[in-house]
Amino acid sequence: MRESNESEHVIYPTVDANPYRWPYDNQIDPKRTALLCIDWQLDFCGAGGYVDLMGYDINATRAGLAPTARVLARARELGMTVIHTREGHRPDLSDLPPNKRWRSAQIGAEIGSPGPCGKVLVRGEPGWEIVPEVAPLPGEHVIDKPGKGAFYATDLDLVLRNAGITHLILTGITTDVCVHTTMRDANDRGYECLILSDCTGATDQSNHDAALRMVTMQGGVFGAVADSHALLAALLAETAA
Ligand code: C5J
Repeated sequence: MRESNESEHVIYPTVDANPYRWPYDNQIDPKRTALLCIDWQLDFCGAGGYVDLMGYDINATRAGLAPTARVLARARELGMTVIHTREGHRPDLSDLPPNKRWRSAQIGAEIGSPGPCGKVLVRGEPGWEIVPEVAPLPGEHVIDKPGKGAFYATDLDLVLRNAGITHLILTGITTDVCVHTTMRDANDRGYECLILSDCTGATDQSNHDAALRMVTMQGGVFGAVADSHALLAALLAETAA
């Protein structure tokens, strides 16, 4: 394993993915590929956070942390663009739709209410922070979003296009909500997407499985699915200098 530097342009072969070897254009160029780390926040995978308060098993949402940390380390070595996102609302809740607030109250985790990790899903509170295992490094982009998709009401698309990014590798939580919404939107915008099955997680295993299966329909309707081992194998096998 070696680090890329300014003077060389190394590309990598395709990943063993489903339903096609990713990407469609047959090579991974780290300069045109971004790793998305979606909502790895205490609120979604920590004790006392939003998901925990709703009564779901945080072991399911934490399961992808270790593989994501390994992929993140390799992406950083290769100089890929790394983008982290955080779901959360302004402290005055002016960007919180009333129906989203109402629904969260129904399930015992009202957004904006005080909890063990501070105010639930509110920017600046402990629960809103990204967990240490995959925390951003200085210089990496962090996109704050009020909704599920990372493109809605954010400058993510502008940041990606300015950086020349055409390919996205998705990790994060939850598979069926924020990761899927982001992948669908990215696909419509023309980004070539790969979702990593073991670097994601949902509050319900069958939803996780179904979300991944949906991606593979119609020849890869939203892109392709692989696991971190397949991606890392490809990213160790450079094909050209
Ligand atoms: C949810 C997310 N599930 N990050 N948010 O409300 O997936």
